[in-house]
Amino acid sequence: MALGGRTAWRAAPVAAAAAAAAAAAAAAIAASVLGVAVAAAAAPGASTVAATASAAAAAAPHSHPPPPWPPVARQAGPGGGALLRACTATSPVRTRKEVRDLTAAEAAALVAAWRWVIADGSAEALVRVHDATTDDAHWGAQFLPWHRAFVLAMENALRRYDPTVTLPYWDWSRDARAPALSSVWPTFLGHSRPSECIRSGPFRNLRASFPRPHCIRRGFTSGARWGMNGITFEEAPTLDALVAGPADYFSFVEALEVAHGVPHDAIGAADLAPQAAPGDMADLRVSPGDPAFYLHHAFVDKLWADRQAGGRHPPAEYSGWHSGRLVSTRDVLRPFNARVSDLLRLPCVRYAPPGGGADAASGRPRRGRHTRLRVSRAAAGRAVAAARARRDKQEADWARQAGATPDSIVRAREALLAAATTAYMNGDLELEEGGGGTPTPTPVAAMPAWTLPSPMPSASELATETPSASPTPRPTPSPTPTLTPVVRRGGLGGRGAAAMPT
Ligand SMILES: [Cu+2]
Repeated sequence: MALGGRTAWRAAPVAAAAAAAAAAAAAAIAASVLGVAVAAAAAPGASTVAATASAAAAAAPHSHPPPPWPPVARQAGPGGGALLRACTATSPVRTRKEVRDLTAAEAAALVAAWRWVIADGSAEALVRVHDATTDDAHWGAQFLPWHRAFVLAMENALRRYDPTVTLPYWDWSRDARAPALSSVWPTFLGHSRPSECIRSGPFRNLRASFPRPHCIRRGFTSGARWGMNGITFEEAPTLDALVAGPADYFSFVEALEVAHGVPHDAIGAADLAPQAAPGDMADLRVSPGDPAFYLHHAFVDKLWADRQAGGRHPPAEYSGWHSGRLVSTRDVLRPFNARVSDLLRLPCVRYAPPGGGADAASGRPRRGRHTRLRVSRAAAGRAVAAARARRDKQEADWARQAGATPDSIVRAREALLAAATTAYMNGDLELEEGGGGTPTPTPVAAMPAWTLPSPMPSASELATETPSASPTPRPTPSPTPTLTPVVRRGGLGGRGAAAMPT
């Protein structure tokens, strides 16, 4: 359990013994979700905690008989890699679609599974995983493979309840000019107002307990053109140029990590008063608590997959730095207990291109909104500079918060600027009519919505919820989580363990 004095699992900071047991239970669930064995924190009394967690799990209202497929937990050694290469026992190939391309039936199935993953604690366990391994996951070359594994873990958690479910991605470049107007808010993620709980949809009033009880909050006003204070996201031509461009992997991952920080920050904090706490998406410790996280990161992963499939770069390219050291595809990613080489291709995951459906929030086909302008090279240069200026501050703020070095921020922004310039010079980038326009709020009542199950249950309802009261038939979820201490080299043993590469 004590792996050379290191803690394989950095338990969430908890004060009380009861809270420690809850954290261990979450770790146990995370072990099940991740499909890896997770060692208990090597702290005094850890075995007691583990026993308590097992007992608690056995008694939990949402523990169920084993599913019909083989359990995926308790793989020893580098087994995490084998699981990722298989994607899991439950999985045929799944094709991730743009969220607006989901059929009503697909959306309803996704929501039903998601409600169970929230109810059984898996969703929050993943939040703790993200928090506990933040340094492994962020700011550097590992950003993409780590989050590829993480998104898959959530998807597999959903598929334990419904193996037909696939995580959708949110192509936010389609909403880059006015992301608060995107139809993803009214139709799936829910209406948002600064500092308020989610106001509508399947995640209405979604609550979390880590690191303290709160409801998931956002920092912007959905349905209002300036609901994110005019912050724009990177646009499709820029992302396309980045994906297909000549930059090496490390330049690509740095630029993409910075670009992905803008939606995080804008969704989480754009409209919050300075004295207010940021919304969940803007806080690295808790961002996966907002379902928007997974749709966002599935899109980021798609951009990497597009690049890998594009033919210009070797699919297995991987280079650069992470946490101050040169990386290798042999590096082991915690807590997945898999090597980067296991994440370069997930054989069970495909991405469907966006179906091109009209964005419901704008009420018009996406390309009808702007006028494509043929501009001189000098004018294009000015347009590039203006477009970049809008995003520079947001990107720099996010990157600093994420722990980026000034050098890496500069490199990432140079790569994004080069991509944007390429897009402009190709005449790809659409320039907005009238140079920005005026706020044009869209009445949210006019937006179509799926027929969704009833709103999320409250915490007290969850505590007493019975499967018969649920909107779906009693599901067949994961095996009862058990905390399995493992002793092995490498993997979760931390950076210094014997089998770890440099
Ligand atoms: Cu992350």
